[in-house]
Amino acid sequence: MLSAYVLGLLPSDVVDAAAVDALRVGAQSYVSTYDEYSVGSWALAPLWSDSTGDSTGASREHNEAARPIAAAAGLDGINHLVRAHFDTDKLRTVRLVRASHGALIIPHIDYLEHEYGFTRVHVPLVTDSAQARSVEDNICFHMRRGEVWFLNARKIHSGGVVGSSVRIHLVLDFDHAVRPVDTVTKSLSEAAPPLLIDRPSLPTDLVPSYQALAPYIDAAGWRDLVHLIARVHLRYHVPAGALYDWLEDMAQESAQPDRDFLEKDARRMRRYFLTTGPRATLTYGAFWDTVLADYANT
Ligand code: YCP
Ligand code: CO
Repeated sequence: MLSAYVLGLLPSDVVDAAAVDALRVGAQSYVSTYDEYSVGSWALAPLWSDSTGDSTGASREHNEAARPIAAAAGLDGINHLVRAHFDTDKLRTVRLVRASHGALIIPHIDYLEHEYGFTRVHVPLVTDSAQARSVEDNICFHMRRGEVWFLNARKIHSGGVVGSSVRIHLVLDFDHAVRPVDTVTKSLSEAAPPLLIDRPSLPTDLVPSYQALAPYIDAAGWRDLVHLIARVHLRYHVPAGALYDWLEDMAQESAQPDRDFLEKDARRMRRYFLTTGPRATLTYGAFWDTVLADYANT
């Protein structure tokens, strides 16, 4: 059962105006804060934050009503959509997330670094029902333009595009105590039943053929392999979390001298994205630096 669900549909004129804005947001507004999660061209642009004006887009718990930061000045369509339909007192951040060129966010669980987390709502502004998809555990679905979705970010999830389309979602984080239905302040029109996507079954030779590369994968090529394998669940009927099993298997089959590094990195990724989270786990870059420092000391 999908635990994400649709709260309703926004008026199309409101969505149209916000979509025009979303396409106007330039590269300078997108930040690298969550590059650790990107597989290809996936990025987020912070638009509303607390009174510190924090423009990093980093997810942070606070108790203030969110307000537009400089990057949101002039985005009247987006700002109106938010103000006219959502409870801005309980709103903590507004961000755009964009995926293009076959990019996705790596399977992960959110709020691991937080005490409470958030009630998270997505509104797709620019999307394509044939190419834009989200996965929660082993369920693949499409969030239609203008639908207001509650996302259960405590499940293993991912999202992106499988082709050349651009997908831009408005993501609103509310205080964790707010029920999803209470994030909206105006009644929405009824949405169609959720659009589930039936992915074809995994070709039996796909993962083994990647696995066959393993003996030749050293630390330098590992990242590319991770990104290749991270895309598999978006196309084929396998759970988003299977990625971390495959990575552990492949790391074990790598040839020396980097096998130990890869095995540790596969375990690090599972911890970073699924269990102990970013606050307690090194990033890929920091992990790499630590290992190199260890080599230097031996
Ligand atoms: C968050 N989690 O919870 C981030 C957004 C991906 C990981 C990007 O805000
Ligand atoms: Co997430």
